[in-house]
Amino acid sequence: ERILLPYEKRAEFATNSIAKQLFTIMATKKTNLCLSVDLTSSTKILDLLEKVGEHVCLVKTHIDIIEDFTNDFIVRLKQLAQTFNFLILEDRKYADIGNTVSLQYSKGLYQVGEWADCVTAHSLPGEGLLKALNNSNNGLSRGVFLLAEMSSEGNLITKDYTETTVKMAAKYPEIITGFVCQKKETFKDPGLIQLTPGVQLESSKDELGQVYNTPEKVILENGADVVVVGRGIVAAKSPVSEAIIYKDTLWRCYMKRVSG
Ligand code: 5FU
Repeated sequence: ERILLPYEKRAEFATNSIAKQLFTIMATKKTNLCLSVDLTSSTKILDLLEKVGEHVCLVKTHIDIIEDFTNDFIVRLKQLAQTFNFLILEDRKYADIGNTVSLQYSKGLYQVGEWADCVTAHSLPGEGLLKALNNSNNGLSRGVFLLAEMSSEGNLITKDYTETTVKMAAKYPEIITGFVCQKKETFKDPGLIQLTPGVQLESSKDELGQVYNTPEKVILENGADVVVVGRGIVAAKSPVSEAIIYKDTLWRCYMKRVSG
């Protein structure tokens, strides 16, 4: 069973180079925390990453919520990623025909393909979008987390949709890093990464349909490999000490899982 294997071992099964790197970073830095930096000021994001970069394996952005975006933000973000050895995931959730996704990924104001190690995408439009992302990497190592399930209440994803999504991903082993999903049964391949959002220590939901689970539940019962935390950290009184609490808690759950 994939969830019983340590990240070092999982790295050996990875067919996507970003998945391999991410497994290796987690094992080396002893953290499976992905910080979702859902802040609208680029200086606030950079200041926070300066202090928590050492505690995270992955930084998840929504680049289109930043109000003072400049190219210098990207330069500094990349520097921090290098200094602290984390990867960058742009949570763009592409969901259009392949040609449009190719343009959205490579062109426009953000040029996501230039700086994001990996991106998220919906399977809804069909595999054309995966072909597009696969062909737009310009020879760089790039990855895609495909959405197989969502954390939000009332989302329209069915069991059938999830299964078809996993089958679609199997046709693109070189570009698929893993799945955004909620359950360990969703996929079996030990070389792919389960990225699970909807985690908080304090609350069980927000006012707009987000549903939260605890670290214990998502890692030990539901099979999460990398855990996404946003407001649990960024909206805390002391984001840095909170990040350390999440990191330690998540890592303890992972250690418990792999030590059987
Ligand atoms: F695909 C998904 C999903 O199913 N649920 C999510 O919450 C993505 N997310 C993202 O994770 C969402 O867009 C936020 O950026 C983040 C969760 O933030 P929170 O503050 O921890 O609720």
